[in-house]
Amino acid sequence: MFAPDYYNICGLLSIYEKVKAGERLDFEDGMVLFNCPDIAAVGSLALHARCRLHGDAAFYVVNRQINYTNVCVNRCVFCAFRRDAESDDGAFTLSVEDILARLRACSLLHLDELHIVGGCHPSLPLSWFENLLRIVRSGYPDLPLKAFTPVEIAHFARLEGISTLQVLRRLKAAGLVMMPGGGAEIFDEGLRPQLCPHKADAKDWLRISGEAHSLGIKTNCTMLFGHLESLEQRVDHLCRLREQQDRSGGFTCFIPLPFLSENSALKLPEAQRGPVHGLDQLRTVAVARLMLDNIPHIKAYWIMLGAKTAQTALWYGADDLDGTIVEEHIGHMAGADSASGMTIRELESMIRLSGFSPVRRNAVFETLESGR
Ligand code: V47
Repeated sequence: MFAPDYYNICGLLSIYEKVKAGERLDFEDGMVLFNCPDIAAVGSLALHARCRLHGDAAFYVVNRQINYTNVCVNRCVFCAFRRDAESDDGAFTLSVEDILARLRACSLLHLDELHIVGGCHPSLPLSWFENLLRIVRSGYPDLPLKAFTPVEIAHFARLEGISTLQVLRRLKAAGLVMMPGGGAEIFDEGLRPQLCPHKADAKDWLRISGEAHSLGIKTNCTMLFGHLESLEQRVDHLCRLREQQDRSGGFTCFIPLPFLSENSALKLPEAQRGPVHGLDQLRTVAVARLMLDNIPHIKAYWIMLGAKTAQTALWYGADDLDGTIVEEHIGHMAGADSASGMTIRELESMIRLSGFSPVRRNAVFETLESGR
């Protein structure tokens, strides 16, 4: 961190003192951090908080993503990935055999995470997903299965006419160990219905995450930013995640997702068009690190941020880069210009060139080996 005088000049002295003492920041502090013109000062505080938790470690995972379908009943306005029906141009739904073929094709990678998410398909029953998890688990007993956002869980429950807790119990019995954090978008009740009126609302998203935690299933959490939301709505979103974490404790990682506008039906006001700019992305990573004092990891998801911003984000509070990925559709259908996958060597060198030490982890953030 810089000398206290420096933070005094930027109007960050009281936040500096709280961060130094490890005290919780409040909503107003979050707003001050978003509005402070000196992004280096904000970043230095986040770096301090990040290094206190993780030293110079930067984590990555050898993983593969599977997007099993993009057919989705939710019709979220921002989403360029979804198709409304199987017959629409560009719609796809993989079979279990398609998924197994994708897994076999990367057997040399020795995956430590299989990340499975998709649209809320109108007719795939819960038994299809239980069967998928069981078949994968029997072929790959040591591969941690990270699958289904709280939004998909809500959808399965609605389709089956059972509770979300029952859905989670059944999926856990089939091999689910971890859940990704998608679908949180932005919680604000005024804005959420404009973006995703048919999807699980903020209360349900948080409740389902809490239910997963109560069953011992760790989950991640996200925020989609850089669209119509205000800075107040971002800070409010972070505060709600922190409150849920106080209650249920099972969030492992927070992932800020910058809105990518290509092929999206969400049209931003003229002044806001174009990609969320890099400094806003870095600042959002930093504010998240500082506000989310009870969530251990902040992920710089290189698919959506791009590799260079993700690398820089390690200096702004992020400690994780996600992983090898192999194949990704949600960001790429929205115009992400990142590669579709990275090698272990590329991830490690990205981390080393940023001045951090690569640490390989699995889906639940257990350290596997260290490249130090
Ligand atoms: O829920 C959709 C977002 C999410 C766009 O938990 C968009 O480890 C930007 O949650 N521009 C899915 N973002 C991705 C996700 C995720 C990714 C990697 C790791 C983890 C994890 C979670 O992507 C969606 C939505 O919030 N999204 N459309 C878009 N146009």
